[in-house]
Amino acid sequence: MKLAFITGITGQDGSYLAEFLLEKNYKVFGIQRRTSLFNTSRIDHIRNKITMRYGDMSDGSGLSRYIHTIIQDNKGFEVFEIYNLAAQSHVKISFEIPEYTSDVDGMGVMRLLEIIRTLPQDIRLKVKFYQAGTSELYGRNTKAPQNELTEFCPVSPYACAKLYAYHMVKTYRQGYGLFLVNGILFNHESPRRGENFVTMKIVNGIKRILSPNAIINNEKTYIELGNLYSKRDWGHAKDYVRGMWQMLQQVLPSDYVLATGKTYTVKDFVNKAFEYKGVKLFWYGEKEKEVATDKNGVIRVKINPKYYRPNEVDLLLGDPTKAKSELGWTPEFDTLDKLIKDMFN
Ligand code: NAP
Ligand code: G4F
Repeated sequence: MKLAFITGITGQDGSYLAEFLLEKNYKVFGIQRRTSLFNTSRIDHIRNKITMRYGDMSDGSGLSRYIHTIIQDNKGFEVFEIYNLAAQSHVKISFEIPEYTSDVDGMGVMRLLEIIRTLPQDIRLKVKFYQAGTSELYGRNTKAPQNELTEFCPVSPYACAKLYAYHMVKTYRQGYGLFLVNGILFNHESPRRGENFVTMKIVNGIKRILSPNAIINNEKTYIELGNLYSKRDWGHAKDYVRGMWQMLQQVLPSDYVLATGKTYTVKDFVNKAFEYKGVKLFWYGEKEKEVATDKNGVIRVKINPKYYRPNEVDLLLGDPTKAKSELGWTPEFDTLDKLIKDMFN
């Protein structure tokens, strides 16, 4: 019997990972936060196949009780994989709630590591742990492409918290001989992406402004964005959750970059997404005054400086050579066009 515990199971990656592990016959466990509205829409279709309990990364004793209960109730299990995907994952918002972000994304990881470290030895040997690390760690280091050896230079509270987590994972791996892995994942998107990340905002925005209702209801005919010139290496979440699992199937734990090896500006994404819906954009102006119109002169994109960040990460471009050669990982969604098509459909 194979067990998997996923924090962040209600999120984009968690929901795909749960589906993936169920197909591999894992018994899947997860936590959900207590929120005033239900937050399980991404996993409602598999709800009867997984075991859920309320939990929060800020509540170490609750996490500990749940992990011990899973172990108690499933004696004789073959392996227990813990995927720590829970996080306050929005970079800009981390500037507004830095303390919370540090607690959940940083200290939360330490809480899980301590729970694992203090398990009885025979159990501990069967535990494998995945930490959701991020390409945001590279931050201002624009040396590219970025791989497992590239220096980190975080520039947001989110990335600083993830850097602490990254080093705690390495520290506990080296110090206590535990099977702990950092995935250093570049941006990955999907139809399940949260609505305030730029790709989903663009896709949903285009759907909204091009729908007949927009004219009937006299709604905005354009989308508002911040920095159009940062570059991101965008892949598909389905490919990346497969990579997480592959990392835990290795004989020895190590850290891996997952990326497509291609980078595009936000503006490229905007152009391609509009093109997918048959609209060619024409750009005018500079900085805050920059706008894009369609062929009829209707404004379709405007800049709103409120979406700028105190610090920007200008260039992310990953080198997934190690994951390809050691894990045999290859992304099926290997072009931005395929990703955009999937997000629209
Ligand atoms: P996501 O959609 O924002 O999901 C985050 C998950 O964490 C959600 O299930 C959320 O619960 C949960 N969560 C947030 N705060 C929590 C808390 N205090 N206690 C317990 N759970 C909490 O993020 P994602 O895109 O799936 O990313 C998964 C992980 O990978 C995150 O750690 C993220 O930082 C990291 N990562 C993501 C990317 C990417 O491009 N997607 C790249 C690199 C690393 P609710 O559903 O209730 O909000
Ligand atoms: O979509 P984003 O918010 O993603 P960001 O900041 O790259 O972070 C994502 O990827 C990380 C991995 O590299 C993850 F660790 C993290 O959890 C998250 O999943 O922004 C992408 C770019 C930024 O440069 C931002 O300034 O798009 C730019 N942007 C321009 N206008 C915008 C907007 N971003 C958002 N969210 N909203 C805008 O209106």
